[in-house]
Amino acid sequence: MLDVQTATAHPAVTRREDYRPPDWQVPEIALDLDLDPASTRVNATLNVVRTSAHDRPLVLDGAGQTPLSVKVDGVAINDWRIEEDALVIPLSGSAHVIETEVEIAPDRNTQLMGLYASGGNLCTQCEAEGFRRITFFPDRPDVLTRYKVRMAADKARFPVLLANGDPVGAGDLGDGRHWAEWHDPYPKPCYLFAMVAGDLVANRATFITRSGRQVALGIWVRPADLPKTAHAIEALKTSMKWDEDVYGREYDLDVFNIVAVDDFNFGAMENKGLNIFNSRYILADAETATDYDFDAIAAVVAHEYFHNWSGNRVTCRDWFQLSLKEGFTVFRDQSFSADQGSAAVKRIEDVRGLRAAQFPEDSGPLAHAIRPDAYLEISNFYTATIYNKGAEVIRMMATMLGPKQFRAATDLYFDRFDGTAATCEDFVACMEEGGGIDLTQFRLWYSQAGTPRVSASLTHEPGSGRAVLKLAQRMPPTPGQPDKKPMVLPLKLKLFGAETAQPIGSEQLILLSDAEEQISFETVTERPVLSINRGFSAPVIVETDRSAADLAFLSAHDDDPFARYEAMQQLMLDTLVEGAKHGQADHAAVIAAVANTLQDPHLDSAFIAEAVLLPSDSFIGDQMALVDPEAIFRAREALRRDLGRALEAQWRAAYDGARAAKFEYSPSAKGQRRLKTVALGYIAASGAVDAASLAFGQFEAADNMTDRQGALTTLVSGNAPERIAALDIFYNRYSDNALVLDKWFSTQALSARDDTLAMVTELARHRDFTLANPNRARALVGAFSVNQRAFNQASGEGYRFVADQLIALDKLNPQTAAKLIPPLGRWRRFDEARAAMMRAELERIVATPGLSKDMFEQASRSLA
Ligand code: 0A1
Ligand code: ZN
Repeated sequence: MLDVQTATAHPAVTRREDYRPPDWQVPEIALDLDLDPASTRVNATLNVVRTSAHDRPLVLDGAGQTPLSVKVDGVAINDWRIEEDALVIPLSGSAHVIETEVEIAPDRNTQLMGLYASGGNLCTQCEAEGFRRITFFPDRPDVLTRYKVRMAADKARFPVLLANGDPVGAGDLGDGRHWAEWHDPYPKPCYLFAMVAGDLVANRATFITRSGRQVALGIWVRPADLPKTAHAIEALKTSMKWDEDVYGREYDLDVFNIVAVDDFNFGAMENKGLNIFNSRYILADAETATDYDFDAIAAVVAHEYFHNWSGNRVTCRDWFQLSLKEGFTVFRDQSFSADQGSAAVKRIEDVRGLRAAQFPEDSGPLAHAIRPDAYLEISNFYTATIYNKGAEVIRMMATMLGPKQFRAATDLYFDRFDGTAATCEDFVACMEEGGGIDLTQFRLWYSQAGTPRVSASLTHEPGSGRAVLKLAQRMPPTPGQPDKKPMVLPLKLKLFGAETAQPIGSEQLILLSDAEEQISFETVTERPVLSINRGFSAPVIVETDRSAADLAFLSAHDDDPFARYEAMQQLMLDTLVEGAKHGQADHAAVIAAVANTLQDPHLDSAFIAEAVLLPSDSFIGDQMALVDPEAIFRAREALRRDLGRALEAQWRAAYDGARAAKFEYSPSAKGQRRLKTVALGYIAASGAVDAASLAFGQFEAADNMTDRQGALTTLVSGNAPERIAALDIFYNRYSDNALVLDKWFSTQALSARDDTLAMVTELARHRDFTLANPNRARALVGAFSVNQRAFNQASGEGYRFVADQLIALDKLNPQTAAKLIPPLGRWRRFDEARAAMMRAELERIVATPGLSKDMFEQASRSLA
């Protein structure tokens, strides 16, 4: 047999325009897995059907395996061949039964794609292209198949055997082994296949759907983790009910299982009826999880559950349509979370996340449209753009349609495309039809990359009572897209009277669609102040000529909480950028606005905590053509110190007022804890002599991880002796809990101290550090690389450290390594010396022998 070499040096590009429907469909598969960590035998029986009058062979994707046997219609054949990892089988008829057998080794699978071992259990991850690592199959989402899965395994090591769908049988094999069989009645693409074999126990519950179907819920974990599953179970039930109420979507199987595993490349996976989760998005109790973790767990549980309709019942035609399921599902989980607590705070958090991850991506070398045109490695496209900008695009359509029409449009979409593999275009067409609007120009959001910039300038003629708003939009060039067309930008806006602080008219939704537009307002009798992009109605950057006084005014009087937050952020940013550029800035306006917010009796703690928090170093950097990390750090520290000093009494009052009695997970208790730690940070920034002892007191007395980690974070950026003590206590208390130990690593990697790199280098040699676990790798290397000042220190040693780690990680787990490349790709934003050092590291990565396709794509695009 000919050995065809795979072209790893110049991996093949996959293009959206090359899409062709599959030559063969596979209506049914029977999988028989004889499980063993060192050697698993997989027998697959595929019913294949020719889809048109072509004479092409059957091509089944693989990943380096050689079949032990191939049969066609029950007869062994040997005229099969392997071409670029795929199994090619010549076939004469229009329908055949194909049987293959392969042997795989889950315990040597460090990439965590396909069938792998985690914590002694066996589990799978197939999205996007992992199924081909389990068996030969047309590994593309438009091949929909009904699955029958039989598993056999050692009964003592793997007492629990789970797969998609419903259990149909189980029994003993006599030799210490047992078997179980599961059938999934819903045809699905192979990326939604899953199975788990392990020593697990379940937290069980029941959900009765609105039509009366009784669903057995199970969250499967290691026995010791069972007490940490209550929150996830509640979140699951709440999500199931919410999707019925808000989208009319009901669950469709008798069983819904979730399994938590410690080694996982992403957050979680929506496999039909058998979600598999990174344990960090399942396990929580007050002692070990922060409020942020609790919220993230509910959001991810909801996200994966919602995929049952947006992703599974209606799936994607090809991977260029990824945002069809991800953007929509993120929008759905964001709406769900907003409904569980403060919608305003949720919107603030989501926008902060968008600005931290997606805006930099969209303005850098890896910028891509939410429906990209080409990729080398699809796993590199599970990005903030596809997910979070994708969600913003859905949100804009929901805003333009209004709630009733949007629901009509999503009903139409689910109805029309149920059981099929659809496209983004199909979705937009349903929005148009169900909503009765024309989205021709709006479709540019799917094809143009980059964040639009909107400039807004309001003038007022007191004599005539006329105010004129001049709006202009500009789309920056992005790689491969030098010239762009104007987009449709739904902007919510409102005017407020500067003297009376009363609204002038009601909120309007403007659809800015030309490069420049003017809007006039009549009978404006007092000077108007502009509130624009309220609720962050469009994911754009707004540039206005509003003064510090007007921003402070809005931060006090705007009636949209998001807009209030936004005005304060802009005021802080203007001040910080000024400080970074000139070494000093006038802090008075920020101090007054923060003081005002702190004492406003109408605001809740959660909102106040968000509003008074300074923008991050990186977000300040994003506002500057050239990032000076030291100057930004100094400017931010100076403002923190002045705010801390000027408002010390208020911070102490807020701190004392927020000392809740006992842990409780409720929106108000969460808000109190958040404000408490923010206040503690300002007290420490003021240089108060008792700050470290206050923090240490909080650290020791805490009955929950939010307070404990909050105090630790404060201490870890300072010089007090309590820092080492707290780190040691924390380590000893939690050294057997991987998820909490991740916090110990990341808190140190995010420290504002001068010696952070030295500490991090030391931590990389710590006995608890390993690159083999993605959470741990991200906790140290990922966290360090977003610590703007430490990562970008002038010596270039931060870059070298990260590049060394990524080169090592790539050998184990290319997907996780490639995800950590972007900070090195920001070189264009830095001075020549830093840029040269960052480029040198990227070049070193690209030149590494045996580099993965994942890393090659990310690093080489980052250099271009
Ligand atoms: N579809 C999942 C994300 C996901 C993608 C790839 C994975 O492979 C390692 C895992 C998960 C989601 O949106 O949650
Ligand atoms: Zn998803």
